[in-house]
Formats: sequence, structure tokens, C-alpha cells
Amino acid sequence: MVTINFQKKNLWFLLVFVIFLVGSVLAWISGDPSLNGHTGDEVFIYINGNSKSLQSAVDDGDFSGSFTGGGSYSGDVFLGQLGEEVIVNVAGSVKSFQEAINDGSLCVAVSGISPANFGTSIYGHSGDEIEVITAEVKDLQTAINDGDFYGCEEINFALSGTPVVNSLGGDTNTGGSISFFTSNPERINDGFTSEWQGISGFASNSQGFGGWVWGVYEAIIMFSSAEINRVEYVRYGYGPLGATEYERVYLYYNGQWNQIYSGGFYDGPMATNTISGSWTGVTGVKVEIRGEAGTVTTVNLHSYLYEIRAWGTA
Ligand SMILES: [Ca+2]
Repeated sequence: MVTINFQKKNLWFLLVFVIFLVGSVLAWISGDPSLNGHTGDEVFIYINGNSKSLQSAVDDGDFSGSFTGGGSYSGDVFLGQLGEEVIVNVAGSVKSFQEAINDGSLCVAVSGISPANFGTSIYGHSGDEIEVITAEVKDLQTAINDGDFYGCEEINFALSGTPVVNSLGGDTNTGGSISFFTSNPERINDGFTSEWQGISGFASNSQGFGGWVWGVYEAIIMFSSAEINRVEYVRYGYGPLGATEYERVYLYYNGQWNQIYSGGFYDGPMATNTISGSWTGVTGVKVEIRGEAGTVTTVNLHSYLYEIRAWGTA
């Protein structure tokens, strides 16, 4: 049998230990990030040509306007983490905090688009484990999602670019027709969604066969070199009864067209599709669409493209 005899002195130690334990549990429940991660004073970054702590950068107003990175913290780190070791989510893209500064994505991160999801493998800390003081005390990921680091105005580079629309072929069976509208390419980057380019077809069953019609077209806009964070295109698709269609989006960089999106069938009213990411040295955007309609009765096929936008920073 074990007998424990507490002297008065030991009871004081026990009391202090219990208070510490309760405090730790309460802190864990409340999720105070400073207790399981770091404060902004303990995260070290490179911004606007200087090496400093995250909190110093906030206090110095480095994030209050347009800001740039382009490097890495060069001083000593005795306690804390480099910006490269803090993982954040910027507009759905998981990356290190320093990378988000360097690639310009943090600067154009508007509020409400950066959820606290960090993927599975994290070296260092995630953004919700870092405490910063911006408008108030909050964790870093919340501050990003609140738009506290939004400082750089986005530019739609497509607006000033050179547009072209090309037919890539199409066909129809007896009694049907397909028409390509490509001679007014300025309509895809004039800033308005009133006019369109694309295809208008007609599938007929008048000869007693199943009518079908298809067409493919591409819309290209070339512009001066930019860092692109978001591509949008506004389209309308109509082709019922067995219609199929694809949409593909490419950016031109590294000397070639690189596919950034491939989507399937779209049949619906005018709507905007948005692709977010981070691409540098981009000089062009291309949207390729294929429309197809098959039918047991006479039916129309429409695939219209109203506007392409390529948002980013110079
Ligand atoms: Ca337009």
C-alpha cells in the first residue's frame, strides 16, 4: 500500500501545479494561437527590401499599400520561424507565407477567399498558429482571410490586350448548319458582356435521321508580361438532348501555351467561370470551347463567349 503524506509546503506546490494545468487546458480550449504557435514577433520575413519580423512589418505599415517580397529573411533567428516555415492558404492556394509575399498573391488577397485549409504535410506552423495584431489580435490565417494584407490593386491585363477569335472546325449532318462568329474579336475584351463571339448551330431531324451539330473555337488575347492570379471568362451554353461540350483555358508563359483548366459540359445562362492560381511571366490567355448538340427533334446549338479577364499585377 502506498501512503502519500503531504506537508503544507507540498500542498502549495500541488496547488500551483493544478492552477497551471487548468490554465493550460483553458488556453488549449480557447485556441489562443500564441500558446501553441508563435506571435508575429517570432516570424521573420523579407518585405519591401528589408528583413524584419512579421509584427514589425505590420506596425511599420509595410502591408498597408502595395508591397513586394522577392527574397528571404537574412538575419538570425533565435526564437521563432522563418516566413518560409509558416504555411498559409491564399485564395485557395497553400504555400509558405514568404512565398505568398514574393509571388504577389498575398497583396491581392481580398477578404473571404482564403479558408483555413493547409493540406496534409506542414513543416513549421500553419497560419492559424501564428498570432498577429492587425486591426485587432487574431491569427495570421484569419487576418489573410479578412483581407488585412490586401494592398495591391489588381489589373485586368486582357482589357488592353490584342484579341483574336479563330474557328477550329465543326460539322453537321443533313439539314443542319453551323456558323462561326469570329470577325469582331474586340467583343471578348471590351469590358462589357453585351456582345459575343462564338458559334450558333442548328441540328435537324427533318430527313428522318438523328440530327447533330458541333463546333470548336478559340479566343486568344495577348498582352504585356504580367503576374496573373485569376482568369475569368463569361459564357453562355445551350445544346440540349445529348449535347456535350468542353471548356479549356491556357496561359502563355515559358514560351508555350500551358493548360490551367479543363471543364466539362456547360449548359446554362450567362455565367462567369473563375480559375485562381499564381503564374508569372504571362503574355497571353486562351479559351477554347467545343459545343455539340444531338437531338431526336430540331434543336439549336449556342456557345457564346462574352468576355475574358486576366487579373494580376505588373
Ligand atoms: Ca465583351
